[in-house]
Amino acid sequence: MSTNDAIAMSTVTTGAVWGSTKRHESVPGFPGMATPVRRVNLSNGEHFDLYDTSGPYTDESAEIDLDAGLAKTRDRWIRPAPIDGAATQLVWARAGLVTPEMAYEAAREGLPVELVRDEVARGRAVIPANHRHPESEPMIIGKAFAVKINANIGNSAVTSSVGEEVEKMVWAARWGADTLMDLSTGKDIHLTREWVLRNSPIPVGTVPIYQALEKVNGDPTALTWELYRDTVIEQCEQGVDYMTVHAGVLLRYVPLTAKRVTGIVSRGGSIMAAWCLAHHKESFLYTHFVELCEILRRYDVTFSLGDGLRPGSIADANDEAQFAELRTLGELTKVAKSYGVQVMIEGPGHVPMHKIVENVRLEEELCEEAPFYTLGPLATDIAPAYDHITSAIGAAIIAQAGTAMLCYVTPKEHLGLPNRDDVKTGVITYKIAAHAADLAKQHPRAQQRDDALSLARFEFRWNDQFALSLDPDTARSFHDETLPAEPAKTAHFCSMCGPKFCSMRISADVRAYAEENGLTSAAAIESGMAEKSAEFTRLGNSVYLPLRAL
Ligand code: IRN
Ligand code: FE2
Repeated sequence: MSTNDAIAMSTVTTGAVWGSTKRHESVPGFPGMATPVRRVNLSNGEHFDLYDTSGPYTDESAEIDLDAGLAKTRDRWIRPAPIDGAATQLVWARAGLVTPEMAYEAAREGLPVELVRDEVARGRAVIPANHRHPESEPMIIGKAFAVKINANIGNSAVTSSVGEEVEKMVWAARWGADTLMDLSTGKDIHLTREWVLRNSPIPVGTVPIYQALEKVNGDPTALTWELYRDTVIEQCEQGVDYMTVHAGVLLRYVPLTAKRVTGIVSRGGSIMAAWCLAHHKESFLYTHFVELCEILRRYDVTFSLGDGLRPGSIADANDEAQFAELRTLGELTKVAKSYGVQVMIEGPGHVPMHKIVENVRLEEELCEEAPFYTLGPLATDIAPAYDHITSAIGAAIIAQAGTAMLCYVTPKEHLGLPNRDDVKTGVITYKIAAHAADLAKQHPRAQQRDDALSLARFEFRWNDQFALSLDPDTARSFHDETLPAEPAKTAHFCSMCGPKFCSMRISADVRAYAEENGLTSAAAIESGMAEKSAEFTRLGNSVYLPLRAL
């Protein structure tokens, strides 16, 4: 790998996530193939295996050599021959073949491999896996599978270094991102991406127009198809797994944004709109789309058709500009698939809750149910600094309605470039939205984790509760802020309610009481409650007791 002075780090030390150890489960029928899990050894002697996309960044080993890069595992897998010039999961699935990538994903998600193959063949799922990114673990994105989350990293002209961006990639993977996009627009774009790709266990996406713009010193009118094409080829060769292409921003759609409150908020969209207006020509991304397909299908790079006209405010949601572009993306989806290229469709943005489901319905109708990949959407505009939350509300709703992947939003959205901690907050917040949707969709495995954690909570197995949670470090430290001592880890209360008002403890007491006294549980609850009520009165009928009373 090429290095330069900009890189201050060549190793990272991450270590295991508290309470879990990394394991690999072999995949039947594919010797040498194994899918990772993080095993939680519970204090009751049982264990629980957590879905895991973190690569080595949750291994116990102390130091990871970034300079060496990750093992090129997928190079050992046997790839079927190209079909009509396309070497993609889509054409192989259509031919009825099960690729190693499909087998891997079936094993990882605990679903039949035929489902994986059929969903990929129909274009309802994609597996973005460039042949030149052999370090990556395959990832399936589609509505029949667990909802995925994407984390964005990348520098800007004003801030950040290669080292910081690599650290964000490591952090995103460690905390559970399913895919990563490097959106660098500043210096060292190629070099940053090289370090990211060689060390990323998850698929990596980019927006090639950003690097193309850098090559013409930021002047959108100076862009040409040839320069763009060469940038795409450079990135395909490097191993980028999926690319945002804003090919639906047509010249005639630009005036539709004139009366919007926030105009065009997409970076790629605004670059292409500027080009179209300056030359008064149709977008070269649209007019050369077939040539793009011919490039991408050689590497199996997946299209992520960009929403260059997505609404950037509640006022602009679901307007004509947005849906006109979506219709064009539908047309392009069919072209891409006819060339054997895998496709997903990017979606909004800012949308109030009552207008969210319409987005999924239209996308599915117009784009043959190609996986929908949305940015939130933010359910309100009024909370800068909390937009991971405003957007997670929209994200949960849109995912329940069928969106396959959620692009995270960090607390820095609209305010500045996220740092490593913002990346973690964004990832955890979006894991929550995605998992809430998996539960609502009744994804086969989703509830097992909730049940395991709830039982641990009910049985006061505090350490198990932490270990099964999305962010054990924070859960543990919140608990320990008030009750740090070791005995508190088995205590039948926490500092929220104290020993006397713990509902879980009372409820456990009710069960014990019922057993001892041979009562039905309803009767037990009634007499248990009567007892509690007496105790409550004795303590002065106050919910908020002075501390010394506890
Ligand atoms: C996702 C859905 N809609 C947009 N996105 C993401 O936004 C996309 O995947 C990429 O990470 C980023 C592109 O932003 P612009 O160029 O559209 O602003
Ligand atoms: Fe926004």
